This record gives sequence, C-alpha cells and structure tokens, in this order.
Amino acid sequence: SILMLSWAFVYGQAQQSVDMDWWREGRFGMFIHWGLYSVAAGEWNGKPVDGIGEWIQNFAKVPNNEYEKLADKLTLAKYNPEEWVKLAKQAGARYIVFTTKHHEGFCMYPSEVSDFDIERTPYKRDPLKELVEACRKHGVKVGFYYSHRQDWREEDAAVMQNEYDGHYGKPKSEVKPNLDRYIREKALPQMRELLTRYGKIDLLWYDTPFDLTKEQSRTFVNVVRELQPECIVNGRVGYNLGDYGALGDNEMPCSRVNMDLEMVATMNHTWGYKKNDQNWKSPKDILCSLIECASRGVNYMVNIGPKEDGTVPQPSIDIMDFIGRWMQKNSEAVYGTTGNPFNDNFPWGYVTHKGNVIYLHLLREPLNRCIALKGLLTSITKAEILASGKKVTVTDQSYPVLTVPAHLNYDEIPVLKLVCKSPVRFSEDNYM
Ligand code: H79
Repeated sequence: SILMLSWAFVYGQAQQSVDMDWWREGRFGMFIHWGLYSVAAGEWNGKPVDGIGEWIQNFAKVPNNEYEKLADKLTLAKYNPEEWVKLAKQAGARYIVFTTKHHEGFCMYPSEVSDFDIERTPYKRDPLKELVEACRKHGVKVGFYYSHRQDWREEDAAVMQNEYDGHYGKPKSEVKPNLDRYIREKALPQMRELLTRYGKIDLLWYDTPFDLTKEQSRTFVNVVRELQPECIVNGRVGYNLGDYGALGDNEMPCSRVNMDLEMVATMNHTWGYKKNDQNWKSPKDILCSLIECASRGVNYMVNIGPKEDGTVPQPSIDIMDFIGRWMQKNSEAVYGTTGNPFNDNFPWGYVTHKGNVIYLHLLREPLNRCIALKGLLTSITKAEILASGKKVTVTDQSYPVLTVPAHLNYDEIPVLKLVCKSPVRFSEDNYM
C-alpha cells in the first residue's frame, strides 16, 4: 500500500551490515513500555485523558515541574524482571525491547548525564541491569528503546508543534531549540551509558526521527557500531540507516515483503499503562496478527504496559499465555519461516514456508473443506495437522487439492504442514 511504502521510505530500508540471523529466525518479540506515564495511568487530576498513555504529559499539557512529581509514586514495588522474561519466553517471543527513555525524558536507569532518572523513585537499584540479567539468564535477546529525537525535558529537543506554553516554565515563543547541543551533551552520552554498562545489547530501538538531519541520524547509528558492533539498529533511527525497515505503529503490510520489517503492536489502544483502557484485542486476534506478520515475512513485536509497581495487566498475561499454548505445538510454522510464497491471499487463513515445507494456518474452515494449491511446482509427499499429526488427504490433479479433516477446532488455529519433494517454488501465474 502507499502508506506502507511511505513508512518504509521514511523509516528506512535494511542496510544489513550486521548479522540479522537471530532476528529473522525469531520473528516474534515483546515490547515493554514503562515510565512515569505508567504512574499517571491515563488520568490527570482524576480525569481520564484521551490518547496513548505515554503521551499524557503532552495531551494533558502538564508542566515539567508538575510531571516530575510522578517519580515519587513509581514504586517498582513488585518488580520482578524474571517474570516479564518468562512471560515473553513461554509465549515464544525471542526478544524483548524495553523503554530506557521515552519522549518524557525520564531514564529508567541511573544516568550520570541527567538527574531526571530512576534515582528519583523509591527504588534503590538499577531495574535495567536486572532486566538485562534476567534476559541473559533465560536466553532471550534484549533491546533498548531510546527516544533519540524527542525529549520533553530538554528545550533543545522540543518538537515545537507538540510542546505548549508553560511546558518548560516559560512561553513556547522563548524556546530556541539547539538540537545539536542536546544530541552532543545528552543523547549521545546516554547512548554511551546504555551501550557500555550492560554487557552485550542485541538491538537498539530508536523512535520518531522527525526532522533529524542525515548526519544526526548517522551519529546514532555510529555510536552503536562503535560500542556494540553486533547490535542491530532499527529503521526509525532515520534516513534508511538502520538494519531493517519499520512500519507505522500497529501497521500491518497487506502483502508479502522482501525486506526486513517489523510490526509493533499494542494489545489495547495504548503503549504505556492506562487503567481506563479496557479495550483489549482478543488473544486470538493477537495470535492472528503474529501469524499474519509471519505470512508477510515481517517480524511482530507485541507490547505490554506494566503498572507502576511492575505488575502486568491480566489481559496481557492472558494474551501471552494463549500465544504460548499455540506456539508450544506450532512454533515451527513461525520460527525461521519466510512469508507466503503464493501470489494469492486465501480466505481461510495465512501461509508461511521454509525450505521444503509449507504451513497453512487455518483461521476458518475452507469452502467444502478443500484447498487447491494452484501453481505449486513441486509435489507434496506428506500432509498433516502439525499439532496432532492427523493426516490430511491430498489428491493430485494438475495441482494438489487438500481435504482438511472435519470438525477441526478453528479457535485453536490448526496448522496444516505440507512437506514437499523439493524446495517450495510456485509458478508466477497460479491460474495456467
Ligand atoms: O512508543 C510508542 C509511541 O509513543 C511512539 N512509538 C510507539 C512505539 C510514537 N511517538 N510518536 N509517534 C509514535 C508518532 C505519533 C504521533 C502522534 Fe500525535 C501522537 C499522533 C497523535 C499523537 C504528535 C502529537 C503528533 C500529533 C499529536
């Protein structure tokens, strides 16, 4: 679509100077948004504030000297990063990306560069260090989100259409941003902290490059290359300089793509926790999105927004558990696959494949329980339901026709696994 292309251009196509294998193989990640906005939880002065929760300071026009008081109430009282990592891992997610600093400017780790950091909270340790250790312990890759262009604490990183009078304690018209100063004296020094203190970091996730110059974006790539040469950089660093492209938030491509892309998605309508957003997508919807992404050849990173004490909202846990139960039996139809090799989309669901194997993910019963695979240039040697091993009938006409068993439970999204004689190839024209 035009929208997808535009995001791909803005946010960057893959440069691939680093090894992308684990990221491509993994296909599935878990995003964590946690900051002062988690304390506000979508309300200001007792009133609900519309819009994504991590933007609440901006939407409710809260001056910095009021907003910072939230730090007292970020208790982390039940913070146990191993539980987060286990939540990701049992669902089958292979990587976690954590907000070290979002647009609000608050550092979720002790920073020497700014005192607007975790040391203002009652928590007296470094939660970032503890999260990284938990990820390593459980073999989950770890990524850092860092808002490199927007930092609402800094006059020099103002995004003028968004800031408002009183934000910095003076009129907006008196703010003369010097973005280079912010980058030199805050953002890059903080990047150095993040990239030198925590051992190996697998992914750096920048956001909203907006009006950065190409040189400025390049410095954010370079600091990663210098300090962590194996670390993947996401596309939102700007100017096609990342290792993979990006879609918009919650944006799904509508056909297979032949570049490295990642969809980031919310489970409700916010990234940061909002107590008044109970508009959750269903577990099946989220699982379908993961599968749809895989069928487009795209990674899927789904977000959780923990509360200020570190607990994860129950609907998010339920969603991750639901995905985990499916992945336990069907993960080979996701990991290491590439997208739908057919020219078609299908009314019954999605297709992934790798090597000699095709996976048909069945969201609903095919018409007459029949699936015709027109244009397949190899023959099928084995066809079964992946989770149960139940055999599926294949009749060869000029193309294979499968008859799926009666009474499959489509709420469980059964996967039909087709082993072929040779690597899967399709005719350019399925209808000849
Ligand atoms: O961290 C999540 C979002 O907070 C962040 N990206 C994901 C992963 C993000 N920040 N900005 N954007 C995405 C672009 C969206 C900007 C908008 Fe707006 C916020 C559109 C409406 C609200 C800024 C303020 C532009 C118009 C009003």
